[in-house]
Amino acid sequence: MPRSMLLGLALGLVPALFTAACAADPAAEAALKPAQQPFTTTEVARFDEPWAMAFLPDGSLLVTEKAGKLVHFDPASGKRAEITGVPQVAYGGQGGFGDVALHPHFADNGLVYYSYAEEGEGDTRGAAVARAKLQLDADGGGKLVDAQVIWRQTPKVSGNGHYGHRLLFGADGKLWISSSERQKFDPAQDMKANLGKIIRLNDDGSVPADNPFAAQGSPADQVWSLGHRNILGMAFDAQGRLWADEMGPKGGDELNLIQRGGNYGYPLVSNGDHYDGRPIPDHDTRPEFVAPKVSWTPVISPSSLVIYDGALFPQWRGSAFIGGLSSQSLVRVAFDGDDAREAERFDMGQRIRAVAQGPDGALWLLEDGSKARLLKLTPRP
Ligand SMILES: [Ca+2]
Repeated sequence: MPRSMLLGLALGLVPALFTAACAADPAAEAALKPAQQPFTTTEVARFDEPWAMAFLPDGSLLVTEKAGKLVHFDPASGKRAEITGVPQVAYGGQGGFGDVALHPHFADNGLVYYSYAEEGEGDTRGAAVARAKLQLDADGGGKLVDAQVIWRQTPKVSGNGHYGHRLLFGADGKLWISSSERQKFDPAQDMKANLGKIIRLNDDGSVPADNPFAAQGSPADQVWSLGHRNILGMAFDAQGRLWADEMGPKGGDELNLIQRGGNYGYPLVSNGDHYDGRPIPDHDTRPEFVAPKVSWTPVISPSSLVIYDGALFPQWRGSAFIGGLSSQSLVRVAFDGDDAREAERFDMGQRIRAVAQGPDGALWLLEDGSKARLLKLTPRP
């Protein structure tokens, strides 16, 4: 192909991509501004590149910071202190300290679970999940003791993206881990890798005998569902159903209802397409793969996910809330049986990294990046 033709193609392509990226997004345009929002947003504290938060029984918070800190913060007193004994993390890109979750019997056993990116051999990295006993001291600080790595992504690969590593305990005491595909595509369909999967483990990291691929040996025996791209949010609803949000490629962000043994099709199908322009067939072309319940194009870039059951916002009991990174929003999803739809979007003016429900039913958000705010959302008086 002559050079001038290549140039012409490139010139023709750039405006097309630009137009696509800037195309009107009615949902974004309809996002409710602060004055229209039914909640008051209060800044409670600031953190440096926070990734996740977990409430302790006394109403204080554990907050992970991506560069490798675990902070204990008490919103009541404003006191903050560092927890020592955290692992060395592979900080960079999307990697670093990840999630933190309490064991369902934390009040009795003091066990916390946390995920992080770790270095491998050569230029490789992967997510790891560990558990340890949290020992708080009188000053609000403390340490992690008896730390034990209970799970690792395999194989470790190059790059700094798509670790996933969201942690969630179910009512049955099982530990759920989102293991994203590390931007390597095909491992999401490869049962010799645990990348691009949702993982289900016992609380000590062993594999439950009733997992769908238990007979296939490791690591397939860890897998609950496959064909996932980058899952940053997981939550159970009141009926015990597992929902997960998933970052699509160029277009096609998803909210999925997770089925035992389900294949969600990535990278063979997606309602988005590859960033380099190569198309990916849409979900409706391959009904054997589980299709998303909600699909977003333009994308919202979903981060964490909660399903609200608190007292402060009774009108939202049963709704899901998703933090939006590129959309700088909080997205409310309403359910109708097995169906789901975006019901409302709130313009938060910043990338939202984490969403949690506090003990009193307030919604708590962590912004993304340096000097990120911890926000408390309470009903507008
Ligand atoms: Ca597609």
